[in-house]
Amino acid sequence: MRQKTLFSLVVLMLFLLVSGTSYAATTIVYDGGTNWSQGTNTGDVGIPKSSACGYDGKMRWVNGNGYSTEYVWGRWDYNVPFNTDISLQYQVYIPNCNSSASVNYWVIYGTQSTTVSVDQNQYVDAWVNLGNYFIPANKSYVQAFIKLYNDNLSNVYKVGFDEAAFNQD
Ligand SMILES: [Ca+2]
Repeated sequence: MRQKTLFSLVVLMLFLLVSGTSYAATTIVYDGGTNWSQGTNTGDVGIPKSSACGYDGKMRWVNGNGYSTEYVWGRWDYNVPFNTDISLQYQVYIPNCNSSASVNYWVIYGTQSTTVSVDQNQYVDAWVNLGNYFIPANKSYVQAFIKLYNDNLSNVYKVGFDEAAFNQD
């Protein structure tokens, strides 16, 4: 009986170790808030706001534009420390409306970049992981941000811009 209890305790501790991935710090960047920016080269107003859904009750969205050269974009930035190595998990929040396009997030980490494809239509009120990235200290030019465009996407689909999160190990 005692052995069984001990065994159960060990199993429980192992479970907590494996499942309890916790981060030292989480920074959420809100659409429209600090470290958010948006722009356009089409001369229009950019990205309209919606209060119908969103992590904080609001979000932004535009239709895909169907072209490769005319676009609007939204960007979420993280303030990178200069003299410390950091490992960051990048996430975006996909709300339950106004997000139906299969998009490519442009992910910048340090001096490198990659793109991560996400079909926003597959997610409802969910944080979607864009990956874990290492940013070395003491580099002269480092940045961390996520950028999303509406170019080359069918205009029957909506490109949703809500919150992004940067989770530091
Ligand atoms: Ca929001």
